[in-house]
Amino acid sequence: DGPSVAVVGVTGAVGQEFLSVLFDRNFPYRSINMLASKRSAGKEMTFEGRRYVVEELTEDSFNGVDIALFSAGGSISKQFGLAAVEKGSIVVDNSSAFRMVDGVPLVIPEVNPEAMEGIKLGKGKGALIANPNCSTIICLMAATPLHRRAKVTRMVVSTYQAASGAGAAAMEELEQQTREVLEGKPPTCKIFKQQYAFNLFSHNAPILSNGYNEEEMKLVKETRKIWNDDSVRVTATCIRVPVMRAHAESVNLQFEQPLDEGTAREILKNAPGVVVIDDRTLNHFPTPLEVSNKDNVAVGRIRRDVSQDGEKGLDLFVCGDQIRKGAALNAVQIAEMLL
Ligand code: 2RA
Repeated sequence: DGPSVAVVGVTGAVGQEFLSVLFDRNFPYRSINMLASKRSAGKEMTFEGRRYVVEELTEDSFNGVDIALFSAGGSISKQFGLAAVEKGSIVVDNSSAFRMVDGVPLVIPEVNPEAMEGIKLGKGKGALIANPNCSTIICLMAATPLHRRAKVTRMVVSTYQAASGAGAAAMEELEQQTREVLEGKPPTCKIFKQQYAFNLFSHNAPILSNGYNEEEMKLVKETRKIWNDDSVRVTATCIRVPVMRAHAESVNLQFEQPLDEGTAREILKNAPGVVVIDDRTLNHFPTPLEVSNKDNVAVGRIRRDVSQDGEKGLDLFVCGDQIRKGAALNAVQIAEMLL
């Protein structure tokens, strides 16, 4: 029989999506512990026809747990992640707490499965595997197959990030603000402190001393770690846009080797977890709505970068569901690799 699984942060948007993905993919769990903060403890939920009571997360929550899926913020991962590893659990952590720690695998299963080699269930030894940031996952699902063929030397990314990246409350507030604005009422601004509906703004992550925000530097650093290539030059501008649950990203790639757009399109058509939506006649390209609640990342606007010499530059436009492939699906795919 299968592994015992703990879901940490089960009442959050990603926590709920963990359950949806476990169900959709018929994950062979033996048991599930539904874990959350004291505030949510005691809530009842039904999953796959069984009733569960949400338990308060404590260090003892991981006794006998084989796989612990975490998505409750970095401080909870720091406080309980290593305790779970000590108990012998394999932790798949969706927070940013351990992503850049040397020796912690940062994994997109379709991109760098080799990074978690040797980590398997049943060895009695715990481990921690980090889930990359959503905008990194979505970008690299399309950029990596091309990188593998022609070696990306420079990547410029502009992201258009959905409300879901800031949690369920942000999604609710976007809807509430939209209604309020349409009714001529002042918008409720609790999550982002500014109007979000019919607006967009620089990502709400803290600004660092170099003028980038944390979200942008995650893309820079995580790409280098996942590609195991500290020479690749990456820059990013991350924007929050009034979209519910799917990120969109404009990606410009510069290659070491020539790569024409026809070949690039063929590579992407055959890339796992990627669908090409690139119909110039109908002007039909990826949109957040079209990828929402879906597993695949959609890529389009594939074209030679006219600012580059020869065939060494490409522009792409990528959309992916932030809660699913950007978080929960990627984490469950990592868990599947442990089986
Ligand atoms: C965001 N990627 O979209 C971050 C956190 N999930 O805000």
